[in-house]
Amino acid sequence: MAQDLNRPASDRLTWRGVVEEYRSFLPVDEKTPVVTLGEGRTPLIYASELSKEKSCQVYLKYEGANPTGSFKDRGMTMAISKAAESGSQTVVCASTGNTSASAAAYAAKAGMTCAVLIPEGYIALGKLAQALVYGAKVMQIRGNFDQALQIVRELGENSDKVTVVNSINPYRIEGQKTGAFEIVDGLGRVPDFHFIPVGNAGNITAYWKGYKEYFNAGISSGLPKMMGFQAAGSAPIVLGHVVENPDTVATAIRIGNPASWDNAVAAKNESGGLIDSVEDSEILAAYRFLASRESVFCEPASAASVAGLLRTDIPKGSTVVCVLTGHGLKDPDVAISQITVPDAVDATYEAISKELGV
Ligand code: AN7
Repeated sequence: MAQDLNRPASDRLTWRGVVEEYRSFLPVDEKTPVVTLGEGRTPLIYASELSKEKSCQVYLKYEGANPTGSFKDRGMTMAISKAAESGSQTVVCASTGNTSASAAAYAAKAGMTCAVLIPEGYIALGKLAQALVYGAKVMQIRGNFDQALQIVRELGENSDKVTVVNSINPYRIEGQKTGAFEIVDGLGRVPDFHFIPVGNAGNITAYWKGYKEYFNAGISSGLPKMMGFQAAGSAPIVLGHVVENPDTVATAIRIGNPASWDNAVAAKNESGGLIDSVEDSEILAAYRFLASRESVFCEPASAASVAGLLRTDIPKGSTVVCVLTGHGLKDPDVAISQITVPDAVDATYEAISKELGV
């Protein structure tokens, strides 16, 4: 019997990626060629220091542990699998960085061409490096994310040769909702509060959809309040109008006109939650707190969820999940800006013991 080189020789893989693991909740069938890098099953870390601080049980859903270092992989395995099913050869996206890295990786896995539009000067170094090394065609535009997304929308409307893999592609939302399933599976219950950063608002839309589907299927017996946080300089949903020139240290969520705006508001309203903003200073304080006190290194945008938790009054004893959407190594420039790089020391035992004071 000929060996199918597209499949592993062993069927004993314990985790097969989110599409196989949650197949019955996803729009796939036997004709769908599943393109996976084994995404999902990310750590749900008990945050002892935050729990003390808030007198709650706080957990961190660490999405930086996905194959390309962000939550985008959950949606991308679906979007690229469906693009492959439809025979698409080329995918395109606009991105503040993580979508481009993820699209580049999954497209390469599927043997597709990937083109990405990114805002010049406002994408973290790790993400740019990833997209290039995975082999995407990277176009830096002299404009911001919102302008890039507008161009990508037009490309999608005018050409049947390219598939858009931004979260306006509904399969992205389908894949990303598996984050909610994992939280409920992991906790054995629904959290009371779900804190999440909001940029283009696809992820808050996806989590809310996931929580509702588990509830409607009778797997869970409640729903969390959805607590979304934008960066103050890029907070269109909070302000109630488009922000023409969004600005924040958290470049991942430097978005002034979110594609899933209405869905984010619906998630907030239906769940009795909140969409608020956090200052860059609060984002960076939460970022340092997470690394130094919880030993969890995330990127600045991710820390917006915890910055939101720190500034929000919630009942003592609540069960809280904060989603940390991307890995800290994505943005080395911000990391370096937050610390002092130590001077070099002589390569001698004496110099080192003096330095250590031992
Ligand atoms: C780390 O990569 O929009 O509200 O183009 O990278 O679903 O947009 C990234 C968004 C939060 C916001 N945290 O999620 C992109 C992009 C991180 C992110 C968000 C992003 P959405």
